[in-house]
Amino acid sequence: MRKVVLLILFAGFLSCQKTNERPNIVFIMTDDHAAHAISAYGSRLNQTPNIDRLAEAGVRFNNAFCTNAICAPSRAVILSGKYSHLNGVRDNRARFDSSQVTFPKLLQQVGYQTAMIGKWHLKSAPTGFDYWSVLPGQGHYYNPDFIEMGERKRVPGYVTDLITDFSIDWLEKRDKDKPFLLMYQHKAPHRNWMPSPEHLTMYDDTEFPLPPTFDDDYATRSAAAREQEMTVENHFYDDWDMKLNGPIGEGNLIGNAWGGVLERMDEQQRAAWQAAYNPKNAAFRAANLSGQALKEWKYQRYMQDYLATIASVDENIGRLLDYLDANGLAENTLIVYTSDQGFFLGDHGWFDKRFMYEEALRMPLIMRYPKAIAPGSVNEDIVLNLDFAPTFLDFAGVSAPEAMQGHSLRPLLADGKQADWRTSMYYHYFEFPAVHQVKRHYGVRTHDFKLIHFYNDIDAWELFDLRNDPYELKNVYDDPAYAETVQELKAELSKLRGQYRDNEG
Ligand code: SGN
Ligand code: CA
Repeated sequence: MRKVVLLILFAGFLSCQKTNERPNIVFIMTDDHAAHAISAYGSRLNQTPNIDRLAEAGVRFNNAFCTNAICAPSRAVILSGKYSHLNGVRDNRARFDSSQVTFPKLLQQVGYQTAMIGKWHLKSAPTGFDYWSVLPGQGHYYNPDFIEMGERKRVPGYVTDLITDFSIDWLEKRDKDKPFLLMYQHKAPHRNWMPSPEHLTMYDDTEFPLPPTFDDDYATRSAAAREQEMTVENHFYDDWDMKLNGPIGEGNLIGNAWGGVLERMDEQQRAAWQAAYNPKNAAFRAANLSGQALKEWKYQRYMQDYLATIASVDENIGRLLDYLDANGLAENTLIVYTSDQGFFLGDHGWFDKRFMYEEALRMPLIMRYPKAIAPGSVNEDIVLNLDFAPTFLDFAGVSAPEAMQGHSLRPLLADGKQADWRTSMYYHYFEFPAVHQVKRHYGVRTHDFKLIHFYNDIDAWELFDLRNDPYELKNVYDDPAYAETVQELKAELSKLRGQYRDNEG
């Protein structure tokens, strides 16, 4: 009898422990890493074995979207759990009001140790962190400056390795009796895609397949698709993007930026760089390409460099995961892999993001937490960067403030499907006129359709039937067969705009 009572007491203690258990959170975010450059998402381009490790042991979200596909805005949405027009960061020019409520602040208040390491890009200094060391602005790939708790210094090395070193150092030094939040945020694979010394030639012999929409002529689309400035064909800078570099100081663009990045390297790094690029550049010049062949060459160079920076990200994530394993942190840590938005990898003939089209809208999103997530699971619900803050708060046992507009993803993890989950999402992009000249637009996406309204210096609509046209090549807005769908989606769009209190545009 006594034994039974003890057993019951013990079981009660265990379940109590379980509900009180607060996981550590490692939030891994890269900059501009498209889901279609991750092997767990079926990439035709590259292998990412360490990101895949997370997917194999956790959940992969197939319909994770951002609400505004550009850097600072996405980061502000993630921190605040609010749309851009409410958190104030509509575009990259805005400054994040760091006095507002963010999930790191709320975690800090309930005893989490918090750290923010790597790309920040919100102009104001990070708040809500016990420790922070961030890149100023976009940061540099080689020998970057970091602002560590307000103090700026240049650190020798390659940015992706350094962000990982600093993250592991912080984990090592933290108070091991408290749960932690680590925001481990890479600069890579942001433009201008400078690979580490180890990866300078890794894709030299690879011929990447062209995306199916590489030669999109935008025939049925609005002027917005035609008038952007982000084509592989015409908008790469020869030295900055294509690394067709002459001696420092020669033909430099964007305020001598290319000269700047080369000057930043030490002699050894620069020598490795020149040894890798000079022969391939000489071969390129000798081939004297033009027209389609030149466009395809640019795509290959772009992919070689973009994917080589991702190779460093993947290896470094492996290093961090190994650290967590070796230190008994794998079981009790929620690990998230994501990127601030997607990216065009030659899709529609483009690089960059901004548009509500699939490749930019879609975020990779993978979560591993052995205690709550079944290994190898896949989720098809429409989830948003807006949901991250409520999710992390939920796992930490904190109720999300009313003002946060997203929803915790936790119920989706438990038993697959939550009956009343959203079936549409709202998007709004503001940064125009600006680099790449993507016009302002807002829109709604459901599982089957996407309706976009471009406004400001234009008034144009696009409708895509994603079931029959997953690459969004055919705008069917004016097709009478879709008249009813247009009506329904316009009603949905205005409902969402009301619900999220957005009356801009
Ligand atoms: C820089 C890039 C652009 C990019 C923006 C925003 N040009 O201006 O290509 O769209 O950042 O990127 S660069 O030549 O300076 O690299 S974001 O990820 O920060 O939103
Ligand atoms: Ca970005």
